[in-house]
Amino acid sequence: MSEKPRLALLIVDVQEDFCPPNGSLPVPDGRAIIPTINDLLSLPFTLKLATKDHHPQNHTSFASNHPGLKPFESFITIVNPNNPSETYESRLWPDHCIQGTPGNALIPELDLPKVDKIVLKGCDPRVEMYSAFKSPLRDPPLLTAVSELSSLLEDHKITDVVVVGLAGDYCVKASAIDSAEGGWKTYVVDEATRCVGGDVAWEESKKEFNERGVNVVNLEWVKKAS
Ligand code: VGL
Ligand code: ZN
Repeated sequence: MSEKPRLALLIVDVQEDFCPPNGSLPVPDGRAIIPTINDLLSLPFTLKLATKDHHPQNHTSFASNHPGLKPFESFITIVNPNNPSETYESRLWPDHCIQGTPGNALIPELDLPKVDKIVLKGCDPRVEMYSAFKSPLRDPPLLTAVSELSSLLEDHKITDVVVVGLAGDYCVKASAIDSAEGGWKTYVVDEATRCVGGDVAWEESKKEFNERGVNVVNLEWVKKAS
């Protein structure tokens, strides 16, 4: 017998630094998703979570910490501190979402009192962490770059995760793929995300979702499902 689904809403990184007009890494049209996210927040999800990219000033993803390298165009090799043979390539960014700065704040137009809990990510200065679950390091996983997200979803017996926020081609994508891989039925709401790379990047991301078991839906679909 199939149990009744228990849905979580995961609002990824809807922070000042990712939004025009004042963000340091503004996602084009980023603020446009807020009304849809507030509509979603009024639906009866079992659990409503928001994540924050929460970097220390010395975070390795900032080009400013790598003299001579430039944001957007430069990449670095990130090494697993617990296993130097495990590495991954990662893009460099302008300084963003630094702990204690205005750019780190969630957008105040969001209906934040409806959010049950805020999950912090990207706190370990040594590694990039797009996914709200964990850094890509596996062998062994770096525990300072594993969030409490999996435990929260497990504790609340969540079966389905609806992902929205910024940016569709980075943290939303990585979080949704990890969610599907973790065994949750996973949905991304088309009109509730925007990409650093604009519409072209969104089309590419949707192909990847299709391959990785993530469903792309719209707000009307979520209203019926919740
Ligand atoms: C993100 C780039 C750098 C995101 C975070 O939230 O998508 N993108 N850090
Ligand atoms: Zn970041």
